[in-house]
Parts: sequence; structure tokens; C-alpha cells
Amino acid sequence: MDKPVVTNAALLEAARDGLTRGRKTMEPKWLYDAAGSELFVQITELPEYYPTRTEERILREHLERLAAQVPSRAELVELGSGASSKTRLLLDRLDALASYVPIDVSSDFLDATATELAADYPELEITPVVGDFTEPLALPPEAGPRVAFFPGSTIGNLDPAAAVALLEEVRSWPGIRAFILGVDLVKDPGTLVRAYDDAAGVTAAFNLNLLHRMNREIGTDFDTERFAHRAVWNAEEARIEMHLVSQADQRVHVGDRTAEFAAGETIHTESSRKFTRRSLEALCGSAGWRIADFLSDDAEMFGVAVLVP
Ligand code: AVJ
Repeated sequence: MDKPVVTNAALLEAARDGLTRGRKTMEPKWLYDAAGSELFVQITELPEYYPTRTEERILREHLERLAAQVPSRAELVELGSGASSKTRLLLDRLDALASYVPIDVSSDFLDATATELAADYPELEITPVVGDFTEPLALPPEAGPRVAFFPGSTIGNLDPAAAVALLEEVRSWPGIRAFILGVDLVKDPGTLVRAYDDAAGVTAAFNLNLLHRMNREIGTDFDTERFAHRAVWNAEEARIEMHLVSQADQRVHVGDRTAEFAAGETIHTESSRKFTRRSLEALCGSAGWRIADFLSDDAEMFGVAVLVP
């Protein structure tokens, strides 16, 4: 048999590690190749997926309060910038920004976004950084007082220890003055599960794309028809979990190893933690941040915290 083509050595290593053991897991960052990033944009437009539009509404409604926390000639550093649609709200209002540093793991997406923003904001210095915010980041030298922006509740993808590590890292950046952090809030489980298991099956396609991606990039032989998407609310950990559930006993080749799946066994592909004002306070406090302002919608679906050192 021909050796499968491997175009992503890091993904192969992650898959060998994560899939050939008892409890199978993959880090959520692997969901975001070009196809996955596109599917995520479609998720944000689903009727069931309230976080994106709620956060946008909060930002739009409270821009003045946010602007009050941002020093002039600031550098806005956005973590996991993706399509940067929320950023435009800030860029339009915070006209005294000196520079914008979008950080994302998907370099294709990052380049496209940076090009579009450069056309629309000719005065703004834009310095895209390809990077993984779960590891220490190499930032360009600061262009002014720094404001970090991490919308979308992506911090919820990190386990508590990793979230504290990230908060501590941002806290240690030279010139850091504020951190605008979007967090999804605890609410009834039905609403939460529907947001991660939509009727149109877009989230299922997003989750299953991980298997297609591995087949493409590391030569695995997943039969994607024999895995199903599942979203569950884990109340104890206050998180939604996404899993891919094996529909049969099956074997999959992962590099030089074999991953064995029993029927019903899952790959845990993502956790999305949900917060309360209190749990957020505790999390931020343990990393040396104070909540200076907390913005929410009337139904308290989502929160935007302004943290200060
Ligand atoms: C981009 C991490 C914020 O957790 O809600 C959406 C990703 N996963 N639907 C989230 C996601 C499934 C999303 N984040």
C-alpha cells in the first residue's frame, strides 16, 4: 500500500496522541482549517446560535462605555480574530487607534481579513500574526498602549488552567492597559444544546469536518458516515461538549498506529465553557485582573467584560 501523504506533521502528532488511547480527544483548534473556518461563519448566522449576534448587539449598544476604557493611540490586539466582523465595530468607533494586531491560527483567513481591513482603514497600521493563543505569542513591538480583545467566548474553549495561563500571559504584555473579553453565560440547557446542535446540521458538518481534514492532511481513513455529531451540557463543569460518536466498532489508521473505536465511543472535539459574573470574577482575579465594567444584554445571554490590571 502507498504511504499516505502527510501535509501537517503537527496534526498527525496530535491525532496519534489523542486518538490511540482510552479517552479520545482532539483540541478544538484543529476544527479551524479553511473549510472549518467557513463553516463557523455559517454557524454564527444560525437562528439557534445566539452568541455572535448577542455580543455584536452588546458591543454596538455600549460602544461609548467601551471607548471610555481605551487609551488614545492604542494598539488593539485581537486573539483568534477569524473574520474580524466585531472588530469593525471597534475600529469604526475607536478612531484614535494606532494599530491593529489580529492573531489567528488560520493564515489564509488572516491574510484575507487583513487585506480587506487595510482597504477600509487606510490610516490604520495592521500587523497580522499567525499564532496559537494556547502557546506563548511572539507579538511585534508595541505601537502604543495595548488593549487586548478576545470576543466570541473563545476563552471558553480552554480548560480552567489554560484560561488562567492565557489571562496571565496577556496581563504580562508590555504596555497592557485593558482586556475586552467576551464570555457566554450559563443559561437553560435546552437553549445551550440547540446552539451547538442546530436543526440545519451546520454544527454537525463543522464537527465532522475534523475527520475530513485528517483524511486530507494526514492520510487517515475515517469513514465519516460512521461518526455522528453530539452536543451535551456538562453541568458539573459548566460546559457544552462536542463529540464525534462512533456508530460502530471500527478501526482507523493514524500514521503508523491504529485507532480502535467501540460503537458509542466518542472523540471529544471541543468544550465551550459558560460563565456567571461570579465565576468570571474568580477566573480573572486569579490571573491578576479586575472587572472594571461588565456589559450584557437584557436577557443576560452573553457578557462583555472590560478587565483592567
Ligand atoms: C468560536 C469557540 C466561540 O464555543 O461557541 C460554535 C465554537 N463550536 N459551535 C463556541 C463553536 C460549535 C465557538 N467558539
